[in-house]
Formats: sequence, C-alpha cells, structure tokens
Amino acid sequence: SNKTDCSRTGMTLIDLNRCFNEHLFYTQGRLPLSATLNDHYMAAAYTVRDRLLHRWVCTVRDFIREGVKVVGYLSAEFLLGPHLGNNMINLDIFDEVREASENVGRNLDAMLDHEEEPGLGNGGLGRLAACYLDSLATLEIPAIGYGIRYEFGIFDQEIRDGWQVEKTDKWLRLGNPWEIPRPEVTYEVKFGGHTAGYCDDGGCYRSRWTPDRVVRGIAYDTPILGYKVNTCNMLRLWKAEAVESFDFASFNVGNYYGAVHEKVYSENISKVLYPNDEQIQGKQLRLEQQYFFVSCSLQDMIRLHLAIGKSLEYFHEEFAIQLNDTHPSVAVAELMRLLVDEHHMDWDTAWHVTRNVFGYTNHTLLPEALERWPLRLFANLLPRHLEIIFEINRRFLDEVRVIYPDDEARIARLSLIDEQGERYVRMANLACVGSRAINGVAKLHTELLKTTVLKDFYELWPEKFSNKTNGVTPRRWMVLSNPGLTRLIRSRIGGGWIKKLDRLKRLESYAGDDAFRREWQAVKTGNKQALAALILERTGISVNPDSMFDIQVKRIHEYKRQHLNVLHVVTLYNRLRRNPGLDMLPRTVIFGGKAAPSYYMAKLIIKLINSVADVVNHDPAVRNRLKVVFFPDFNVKSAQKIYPAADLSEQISTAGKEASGTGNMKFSMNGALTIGTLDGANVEIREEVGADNFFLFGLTAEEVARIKSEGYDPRSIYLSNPDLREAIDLIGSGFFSRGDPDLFKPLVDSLLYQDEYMLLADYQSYVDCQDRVSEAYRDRDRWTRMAILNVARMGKFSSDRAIREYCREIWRVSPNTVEMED
Ligand code: 26W
Repeated sequence: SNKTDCSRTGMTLIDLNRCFNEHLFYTQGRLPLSATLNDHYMAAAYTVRDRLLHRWVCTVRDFIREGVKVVGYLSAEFLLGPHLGNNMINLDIFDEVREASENVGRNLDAMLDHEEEPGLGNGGLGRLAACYLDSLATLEIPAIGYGIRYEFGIFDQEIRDGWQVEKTDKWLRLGNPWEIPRPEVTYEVKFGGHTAGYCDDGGCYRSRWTPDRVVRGIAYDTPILGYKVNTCNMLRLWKAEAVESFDFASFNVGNYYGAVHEKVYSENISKVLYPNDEQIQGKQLRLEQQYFFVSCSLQDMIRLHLAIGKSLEYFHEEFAIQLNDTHPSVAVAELMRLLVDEHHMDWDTAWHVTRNVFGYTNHTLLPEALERWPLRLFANLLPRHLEIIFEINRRFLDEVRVIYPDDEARIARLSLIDEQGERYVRMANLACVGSRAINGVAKLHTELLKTTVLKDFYELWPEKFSNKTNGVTPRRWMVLSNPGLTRLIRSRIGGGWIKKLDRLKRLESYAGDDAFRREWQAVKTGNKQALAALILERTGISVNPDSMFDIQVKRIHEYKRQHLNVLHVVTLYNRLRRNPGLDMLPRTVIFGGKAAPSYYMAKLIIKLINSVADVVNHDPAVRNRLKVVFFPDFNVKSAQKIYPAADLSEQISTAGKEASGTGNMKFSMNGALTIGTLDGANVEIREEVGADNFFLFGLTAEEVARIKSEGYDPRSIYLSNPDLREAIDLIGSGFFSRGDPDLFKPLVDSLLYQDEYMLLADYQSYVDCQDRVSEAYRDRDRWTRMAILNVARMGKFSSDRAIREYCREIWRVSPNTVEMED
C-alpha cells in the first residue's frame, strides 16, 4: 500500500485533510456545518493519534522481536500537560495540522486551548516524570511509564476574595482521545486479611496470604511519541474496579446497598490524586493507591517477561525499574512476594533479582516529606508484605552487624522499622536496601543526601550513590511553548539543538549582534503582550508589557519563600510611598501556584499576595510603577504561556531545601535571568551561564546549617533593619487587610519568632540583589545579551542529557531504532 496516500497514516496535507473530515463524520458523527469546537478538537486529536498508533504498533513489534531491555518508570504522578500540540511537534506536522484545521474553518489555537490537561501530578516530581517519558522515546529507549489513572487530578484553583478555593478536576468530562482502554489487561490486587504458615511439597516453610478484599486494576494506555523518531512508548495507567461489579449474594438477600458498596469502595482507590507535596498525611487510602499501582505494574512486567519466553531469574536483565521517590517503594516487598509466593522462587534468587532490578530516586530532603507508615496500618493492609519486610530487615541487619559490631545506634537508624515510640515502616530505607542504585536530582542535593538523610546508607554502600541532575524537555518547554524564540534561533543556527541542546552554544556569538538582539527583544515583547492579555482575561488586572515581568510560579510552600518575594514588593511600595516622585524601574510581579488544601500557612500566603496586590494596584500614587498579580490555577497549560514571557525568574528557596527545581530551567531556556540562592540546580545553572549572568543572593546551605545550630534569632534582625521592620509592620498593622491586624498575624509571628526558613536572614541580601536586577534591566542591551547567553548555555538541562545518564549509569539500556516497514 502507498503510505503517502492513506488517510490514517499519511503525512501530507491532503492525507491530513481527509483524515480530519473522516473523523469528524465517522468518529464524532458530525457534518462540517454542525461541528462544535469540541468536535473539531476531537477530530484533530484522532487524526494525530492515528499517526501515533502506527508508530506504536511498530515499536511494540520490535520489543517482541528484538527482546530488548525495557525501562519501567514507576511513578504515582505524571503531570503530562496537553497532548495535541506536543504530538504535532514530535510528528513534525504542526504546520500541516494548522492548515488542515483552518481548512475546516477552525483556528488551531482555539483547539489547543480547548484541550483539558491531564493534571495527574502535584508539581516537580510529576512533571519530571513526563519530561523523562518524552526523552526516553526521543532517545529511542524502550520504556513503559506506570502509574494511576486518577479520575480527578490535581484540583483546579479558583481565587475568591483573595483566598484559594479548590474545585474538582473533572478532566475526563469530555472524554479522553489520547488513552486506549485495555479491558483485557487486568490484574487482581489483594488487601487486608491474614497470613498462615505451611510446608510446601518440597518441605519448605512458606506463607499463605488470605486477603479480605480483592480489587481489579484495568490498564489504560497513552502513546508517548519521541521527537522525529518512530519510537512510540506507552504510559500505562491503572484504574481500580470491583472484581464483581455486583455482589449477587448480597443482592439476593435484599442487601442492594451492600452489594453496590463494595463496587464504590474499590473504585475509590483510583478516584483522586492526593494534593499534598512535601508533607505526608499517613492516610490508608494513599498506601492502598501505592500498593495497587505497584502490584498491577509488577504483575504486568512479569507477564511481559514470561510472554517472550524468559525465565524469571533473568527478570533484571530484561527490565530496569525506577522508583520515582518512595511512593512506589512497596514494590521491593511486592516483587519478593510475587517471585517467592506466586512463582515459587527461592528467597536468595528472588532477592538477587529484586536488588538488581530497582533504582531509587530521592526528590526531597525535607524530613516531613519522608514517607513512613504506622506499623499497625501497614500490618492491617499488607500483612504478607510486613512479614517480607521483617525478613529483609533481619537479613540486612545481620549483614550490618558484621560490618559495624556493637554500633546499636547506627543499626537502629538503618533498620527498615523505626522503633522509637510508635513503630513505623521507613519507606526510604526499604527503597535503599532494595535498590542497586540510589540518586539525588542535583549536585548539591546528592551531596546533602550523602551527608544527612541517607548518610548511613552512603557510608554502607557508597558505590550505589550517584547524582542525576534533573532536566526538562526542550520540545514542550521551548519549541511548543515559545514558537517565536524557536523560529528566531532556527533562523541563525538551524534546528539541530532541539535534539542536541548543547548546540545552543552556537548562539553565543549572536549576543553581540545588534540586529539579533532587537529581534530577540521583539520576541520577548510579543510573549509578554500575550501573557498580559491572558492576565487581563483571568484576573481583570491590566499590566504593562514594557515593565519588567518578575515571575515566581511553583507550588506554594514556606521553604520556597513566596513571602520573601512579598516582603520585597512591600519594600518597593514603601519606597514609593516615602518618595512619590521616585524614578523606579516599572515592575510587574507575578505569582502563581497551588497550596495543599490542608496547608494553612500556604493558603495565607496566597491571601497575602492578593491583599498586597489589591492595595498596590489601586494606589494612584504608585502610578503603574508596580503591579502585583496572582495568576490563578497555575498548571502545565498556563506554564507554557508564562515561562516565555518572563524577564526575571524567582528561585529563592532557603539554601539546602529545594532538591533541584525544574521551573528554574524552563525560565532560563526561555530567556529569563534568574535571581536565586545557591540551592538545588540553581548552583549548576549559575555554573553553566556564568556568575555574571545570574543574580545570586543569600546564605549558603552550609551557613544556614551553621547559623541554625548556633541559635538563630530572627527578632534581632527585625529590630536592627528599618526597611525590613517597616515592611513587616505594615503587613502586621492590618494595612493590607482593611485594618484587621489579626489576619496575617500567624504569618508575621512565625517570621518574628521562628522563621524556620530564614527569610529575615536573607532579606537584605535579596533586596540589594533586586536593586542590581533593576539597574541591569535599565540597560536593555546588556540585559538582552545576558538573556541570550543564558539560553545559549542551557544545554546541560535538557532531559535528554539526564536520561542518557540514567541509561548508561543506572539502567544499562541502549537505544533501539524502530523501522516503519511492516
Ligand atoms: C505527600 C508526600 C509527598 C512528598 C514529596 C508527595 C510528593 C513529594 C514530592 C517529592 C514533591 C516534589 O515534587 N519534589 C520536587 O521534585 C522535583 C523533581 O525532582 C524537584 O525539582 C523539586 O526540587 C522537588 O521539590
């Protein structure tokens, strides 16, 4: 057959036009006249999806034929963002689809805006997983992402009277053209009950688990295509269903409610994403979610392994499984259970396989984010796994005792069970013991892991530890979100950088080129105008695109210090009040981000931002020299419009707290300059772009630790710094809260009497640094030169580089080129 003349696979405009119209008619059941925006979107999505599926079947065929090693990426979160535009980019048919949609009288941007994004993640960790799937496919690495198909993803954020209000994310309301349900790919997952010992035929002692509840997981697959390659991997997400959708035993005795209850109960497991980050809650349902998706995923990999005729003792040679933080770390116990109990393998062989198949990535140093489960809860839900964990622990601690005889304190710290007071299962310890490789997500983060939270494990197994600095995909975060910049870069150095981001280096020589700089500024201005229009639409606030766009978007958390940014805003405001004629560089300070619904301080910070905005934006004396915006419902979709419009990127966490950050990379790739602390990947970004092109302030992680240990007194700083005092007092006085001094009192008090995250210690350094930023921005040519150099030197932060490192040093997998011939 002639592929160029096939409406389902052809790539020419004629093929795409025909396909589009066929889907409109045969899939949506519409004539062009009556087609709605959603109909057109669906037709476009199916048109693009046909091309993905063509590549997908070829990829799967090669998996089976070649028997290549596969990466299994286990993550409770995948924050994918909208698919349509990204897939058009990766298929290299963006312009053709634009034309095809224009041909049916529909603007492509309207369709792209219409897509509901799958918000199946909280923030950095979930978005990283999505970038890694893109890079795995682009690098032609066979890989499967495994996770949960939450019916409701991260809540939609609305702002009412300055407060955050959470709204259910009904992302599946209009259907999801990107997923393929696989009703025949299902696994059963057991919960609760009890275990009993018995002797098997060979006289071996074994344990039999009798659960009191069984849930079925059903696979939903989403194709993940690489950029301009034929590799199309998949993301397999599990939906929970009742094993019997109707309990007839209950029904027959008239217990209709009881029969339906079981179904409702089971379906709860994949109902909703937990909206907390960096703060564990210890809810049983969360452990149920974790075990549910881990068990389905491991059963699936084992089935695939057996299907290609291999023996399970070689499982670790066919799969490399990565644990995205500890959320899936119960996999260590579950794989042991599957191998030993279900596949009758002996313990030592099973342990060899397990220990060689897993890798563990840590994403946080915050003690409140380290997962531990109360032993009681764990025993009730997963009695067999607790037995297995005890056995792993017994053997592990025996080894430890040989190396560190009589070091009981160390043994207690290494133990998988926390036994000081209430007993807990420590998931990070389980992940470390069960993995061949352990990594942090930025150089500084990995060093801190080795010296703090995972110190004992590092001393025991230094060879297991390595750093894998995070990266982001330039396809979504440059090509798709910033077409203007992409076009400009292409016009000078071609398009090779999209796959080999180091090639952006070639832009360096244009930093001194006047014409290039002018075009660069025009692109930025265009992006700022577009964001200004969006801000007006979403908030009613009109902002001046000629002002400096100073942006902080990320989850709201005290350690990220959005309130330090607010202190700076109030300081600028005080300057204007004191000196109404002040020649101040006009700034628009933009915030965005969600607060965990149960995180009181974070929600109060949102209220503070909106309250300050209300006063500042309406004070005629300010005369548009300062505007403050809280952009509601920050998500992937809005991020794509925000990063390209930034002049200044705020990366101001307390040093030693932000594991890496990835927004910092997205900003810089889009030509924003960074004001930041020496935290997470900021350290490496500064190394790459050069100290002259980065606005550094604040204490180092070492200084933070030292000052803390010597006794930190925020009040003395407050008392000795008049500007700081004036800013804090203004907030505390009720000036921003209609005279109510109580509203922000908890925030003010926490700064004055605790200041866990040392805002006051960094305040002056931050304000001084912001003054240097303003000075630099006044010299527009110098600023643009610095921005160009930032972009030119961001090559390291492509997720392609990160994934190459994982492939070589952890997974030991290599590319497999997929051919399209059938
Ligand atoms: C509820 C428990 C919990 C704890 C931590 C849920 C989710 C988390 C995540 C680890 C939070 C997270 O997203 N961490 C971020 O991971 C990014 C990717 O590595 C890093 O860039 C960020 O610095 C880190 O905060």
